[in-house]
Amino acid sequence: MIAGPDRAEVVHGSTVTEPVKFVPTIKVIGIGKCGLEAVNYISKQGLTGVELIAIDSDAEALRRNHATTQLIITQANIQERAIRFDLDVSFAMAANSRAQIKELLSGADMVVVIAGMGGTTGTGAASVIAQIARELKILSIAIVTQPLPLPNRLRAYEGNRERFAREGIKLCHIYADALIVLPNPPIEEAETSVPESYKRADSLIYQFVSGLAGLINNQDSIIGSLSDLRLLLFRSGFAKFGSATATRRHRARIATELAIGNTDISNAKGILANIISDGSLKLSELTEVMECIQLNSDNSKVIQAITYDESMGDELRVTIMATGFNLSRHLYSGDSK
Ligand SMILES: Nc1nc2c(ncn2[C@@H]2O[C@H](COP(=O)(O)OP(=O)(O)OP(=O)(O)O)[C@@H](O)[C@H]2O)c(=O)[nH]1
Ligand SMILES: [Mg+2]
Repeated sequence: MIAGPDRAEVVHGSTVTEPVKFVPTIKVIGIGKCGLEAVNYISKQGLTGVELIAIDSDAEALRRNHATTQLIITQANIQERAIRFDLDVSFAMAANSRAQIKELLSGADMVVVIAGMGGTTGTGAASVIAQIARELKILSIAIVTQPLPLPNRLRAYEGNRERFAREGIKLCHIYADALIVLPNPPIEEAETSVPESYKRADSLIYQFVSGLAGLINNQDSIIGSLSDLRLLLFRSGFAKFGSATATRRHRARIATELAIGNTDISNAKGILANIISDGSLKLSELTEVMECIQLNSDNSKVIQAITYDESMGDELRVTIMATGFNLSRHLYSGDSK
C-alpha cells in the first residue's frame, strides 16, 4: 500500500543488504477503444514507472495495442442479446473475467482505470475493475470520458448513449476512490475535429498519469508524504483535473491559472498541485502557484508536489487535481465548472 514504509531493508538469510527505496506500483488499465487509445498514447510518450494493461472485447484492437499486458474479455454467453446500451451486458462482459482481472491487479498499490463511457465494453468494465481493486484494497482512480456533445435535435438515438454513459459514470463513482470525468469540447466548438477532441482527452489522461508516476517514482519529487496523497484520494469521489504549461515571466501563475481554467474549485475538499520543471523552479514561483490556488479555493487542504523533468526546458507545468465534488450536479446540470 502507498502508506507503507518509504524504506525497507532486504534480508537474505542473515545478511542485511543495502536499504532499498520502497517504490509503489501503479497499474494503468485501459478498457475498450478509448482506454486502449489512451494507453497507446502513454506508451508512445515513453512514460516509465507504470505498468500498462489493455482490456477489450475486441481482439483486433488489442493486437494494435502497445500495452505490455493484455486481456481479452469474452462476450461468450451474451451473444444472443442486443448489446447496444445495455448495462447488464456491459457489466457481464467484465464480470465473466473477474478471476483474470484480479490476477492482473494484484500487487498494485494504485490503479488508474481509463475508459470512454458510452461504448458497451468500457462502460460496465471500468466499474467492475474499480470494484475488484476495492476488494483487493488497492487505491483506484477512474478517469473517464463522456460521449461527444450533440445538438438536441440529434439526441433521439445518441441520447440513449448519453444516459448509458451516465449510468457507467455513476457506477465508477461508487467503486473508484476518485473519479475524474474529462470535459468534452463545448458544442460551440463544432469545428473541432473528432480526432482532435479525442487527442485532447488522451493528452490530459497522459498528463494525469505521468504526473502521478512522477510523484511516486521520481526520486527528486517532493511531496508532503505518500500517505497524504493516499488520504487525499481515498474515497474522495468526484474530482476535477486540469494541466497547463507556460514559459518566461510569471510562468508559474499563468500555468496555474490555465490549469484551473474556468473550473470552480472553491469547494474542493483537497487539492493536489504538481509543479513540474527541469529544476529551475524558483521559490517565488512556488509562492505564485500557492497564491493562485488560494485565490480560487476556500479552505481546501492543498498538497503541493514538486517534480523534476529535465526535458521541460524553459517550460513549467502545473497540474491541479481537486477532489470532493458533487457528481450529480456535474451530470445533470451540464455543470462543466
Ligand atoms: N479519448 C478518446 N475517446 C474515445 C476514442 N474512441 C472512442 N472514444 C470515446 O469513448 C466512448 C466509448 O467508445 P469506445 O471506447 O469505442 O467503446 P468500447 O468501450 O470499445 O465499447 P464497444 O461498444 O464494445 O466497442 C465514445 O463515446 C467516445 O466518446 C479515442 O480514440 N480517444
Ligand atoms: Mg470497442
